[in-house]
Amino acid sequence: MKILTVGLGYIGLPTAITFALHGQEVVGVDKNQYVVETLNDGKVHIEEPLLPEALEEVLIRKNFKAQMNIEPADVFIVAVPTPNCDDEYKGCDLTYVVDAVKSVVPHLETGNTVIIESTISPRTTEDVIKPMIEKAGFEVGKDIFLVHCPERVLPGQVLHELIFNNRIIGGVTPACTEKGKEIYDVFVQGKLIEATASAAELSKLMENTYRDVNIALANELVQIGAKLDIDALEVIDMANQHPRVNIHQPGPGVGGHCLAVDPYFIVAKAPEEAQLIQRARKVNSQMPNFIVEQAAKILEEHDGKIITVLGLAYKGNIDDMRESPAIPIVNQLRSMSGYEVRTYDPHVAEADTDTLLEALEDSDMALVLCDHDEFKTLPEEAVDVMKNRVLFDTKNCVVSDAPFKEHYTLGNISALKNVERV
Ligand code: SAJ
Repeated sequence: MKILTVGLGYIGLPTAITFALHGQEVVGVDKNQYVVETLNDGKVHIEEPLLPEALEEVLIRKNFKAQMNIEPADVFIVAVPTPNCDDEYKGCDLTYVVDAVKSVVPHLETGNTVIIESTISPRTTEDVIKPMIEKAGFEVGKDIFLVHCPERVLPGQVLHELIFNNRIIGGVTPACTEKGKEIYDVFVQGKLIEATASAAELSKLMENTYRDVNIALANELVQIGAKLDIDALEVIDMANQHPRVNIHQPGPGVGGHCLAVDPYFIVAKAPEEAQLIQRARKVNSQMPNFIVEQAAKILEEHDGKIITVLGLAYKGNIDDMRESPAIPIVNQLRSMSGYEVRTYDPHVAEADTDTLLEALEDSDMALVLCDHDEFKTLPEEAVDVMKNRVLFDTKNCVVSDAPFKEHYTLGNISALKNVERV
């Protein structure tokens, strides 16, 4: 089968290479010439374990090539970005998806399949993509098969999850779904779940929305605990002992290009109905303000001025800063007069100090915003150079027995005046 993937990013490239590793002829298309040239030179432009080795293999087998132009194929897979619109509800910007489909349509032949993998707002495949194919004179479900097949892989484990995760195959018609199953059966060992295209779209969005709403519940619980002088982390641990309770972990906010993005795609299509989803987004996007307030209270206790922010990435052990809550927190602290704010993150180039020692020298507070492994045990010699050995660990991840004078978490920030010294 000849497969052409449009978009060679963190989903399109691993998908293209996985099809090639499983014996298909694959053409990877991207409008970025640097990406195309880099790949054909055998180098990978995104950080994903095992991808470099997989690319080398398919180049040796000569069944993968990257190029900038579309050409005829049996299957066209669209895996391009869908950012938020800059509008009231931050809905789904379909520009890249529509442009990609527009570039594919002239090459369509009877019997071809078009698959949209990009995360898109509910009803996009039916109401936007299907008419584009029909306008070219094809009957969807008979001449051309149209499927939405959302990706559900965790960055850092993509090549494994592509094969072993269950996959939703959302066809515009049952014949489209059947065709989609045939195609993904090439490498998917998980279940191929049959669905309509619209249900597949909403299911993908709900996976991340479920997570965002539950994180908001935990973040709201932290604020309730601070008011009532009750340790929210202890409450979560105890509540989760119940076999059917899974309160998520609170933190400084919600980052990434999924949870901080996808819920808005639902809200934009049903703003009156999606009240809880909107409220959860508000709780999570306001969490950085709460963290700054608490940090300022702690600093006031110690007449502190120098803050060391540990962690700029949106989550632990990755280099991605998209929508990271550390960004508004650092900006707000820097806008407050009298503070010196330093940042350190071993995974992110944008940090302004290169070593933990340099970052903590004479510092009044270590503010942990990301649960990188490097922060779980902060070395004694790094803590010793601090002026005020105060730790505010918003990810509850520091297990170090370094001699912090005070160790705040999102559980014990209540009544800062008389908090127990750890
Ligand atoms: N976070 C919390 N508390 C938690 C869990 C996460 O504050 O209990 C924060 C993280 O610190 C981070 C953000 O939420 O800032 C997102 O974290 P994440 O672990 O959800 O990671 P993502 O966004 O990289 O991956 C999610 C995953 N979706 C689900 O788990 C339902 C992944 O499986 C998806 O493939 C990915 O979105 C996606 O591409 O949609």
